Amino acid sequence: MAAHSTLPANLRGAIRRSRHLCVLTGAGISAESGVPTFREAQTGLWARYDPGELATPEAFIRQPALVWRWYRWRRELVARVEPNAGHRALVTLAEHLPRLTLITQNVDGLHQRAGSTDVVEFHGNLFSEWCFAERRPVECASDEEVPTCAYCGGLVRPGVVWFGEEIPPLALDRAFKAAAECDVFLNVGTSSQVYPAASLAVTAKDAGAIVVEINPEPTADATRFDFVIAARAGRVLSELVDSLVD
Ligand code: BV8
Repeated sequence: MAAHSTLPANLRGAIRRSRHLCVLTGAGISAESGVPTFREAQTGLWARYDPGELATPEAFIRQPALVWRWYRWRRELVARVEPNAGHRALVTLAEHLPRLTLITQNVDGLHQRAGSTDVVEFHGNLFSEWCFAERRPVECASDEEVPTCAYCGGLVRPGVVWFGEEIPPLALDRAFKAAAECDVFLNVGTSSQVYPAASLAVTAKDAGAIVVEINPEPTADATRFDFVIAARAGRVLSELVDSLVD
């Protein structure tokens, strides 16, 4: 039996017996693929921009070309990396447990590239595009610096949710329903600073689920969690898989 030092036996047992496991991931699960976390210092050209500033509709209206340059830079960065053991472990867990709902705040699409299906993309996806005026997905044919919408001629934007914008209603509804009815909730690789995503763990706890934080660093008030596993997602989720398939 491999050592499962990061996960207490009672937690492993609760997950093994779970009817419905709900997992929320943040930038931390992609960190081991080499994708900088959201609040980590931006590298190079972007060192002088605050992501909280650029990821807003106001920034796009003011400087659409600059915002597109930022998102194209992130697309190229993500296209060069691979999903890691943490992403892959979630694919295996979904195959071995009765029900797993995967909700991600990440826009990098790495869960899908690892093989996860039916991912709830709470903040959209870096590689999709929306018509800015109508806020609906468009197939972006043009490769102009700031693409325009074939339907209305207006600007096309990256298909991600910016600060001050509502979460896509379907994603919001699915996420909070899963949090309210799961029996175990894993909060993985997120600083829990962004709402309403950070409310999902609270919803799960209020509904009686076992709530687990998986993060090498301490984050919000630890009292909201039944277990705090201070370790990296790749290691913890791989150990969880080993314990289930042993
Ligand atoms: C909304 C897409 C209402 C874009 C993102 C006060 C003022 C102004 C606004 C607000 C306010 N209070 C609340 C708000 C609302 C605001 C908000 O929460 N602001 C925060 C900053 C205070 N929220 C919103 O605006 C949301 N919308 O509220 O709408 C509304 C309702 C109806 C109608 C109209 C409006 C929308 C928020 C969505 C923003 N978009 N991303 C893009 O990516 O460009 S959020 C962005 O942050 C990313 O998606 C990211 O995923 C997300 C959360 O960050 P984390 O994933 O947690 O990443 P972070 O770097 O912070 O942390 C990484 C963690 O990983 C760390 O803890 C680290 O220790 C850990 N880690 C590192 N390595 C590992 C690891 N963990 C495990 N393993 C490892 N190896």
